[in-house]
Amino acid sequence: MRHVLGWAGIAGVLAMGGACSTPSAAATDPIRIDIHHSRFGPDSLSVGAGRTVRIVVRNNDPIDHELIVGDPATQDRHEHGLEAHHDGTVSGEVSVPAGSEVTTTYHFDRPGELLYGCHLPGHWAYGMRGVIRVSV
Ligand SMILES: [Cu+2]
Repeated sequence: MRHVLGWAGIAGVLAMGGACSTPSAAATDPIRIDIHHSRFGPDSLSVGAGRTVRIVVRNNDPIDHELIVGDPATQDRHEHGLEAHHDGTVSGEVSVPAGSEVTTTYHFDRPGELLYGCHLPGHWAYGMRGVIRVSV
């Protein structure tokens, strides 16, 4: 009898796994950003607050770029700072070498507006930036 209950328990866990798989698959859908001619495409994105999202950046240019996600203060710090290389240890901050594809993960904790951009010399001013609307 104990054996039968054991199998019922396993079946219950399997059923739960099946029921949970659809929403979690949607939650991990990555955002894809392409870089071409020193521009991000798309240059605006929408994300739901509370989501942790993988961001896959593809650099189609023959020159290096970077992706920095954050508020205006973060963008300002990078625009005027000396950090040239982002190895991915900081969430939402990655160097994207020429011809490469890089992934970073970012948690959008609250509604509002964030920016993404590249701060290699002249790139932000040229227009290498975008807006992320974080909805409720
Ligand atoms: Cu750039």
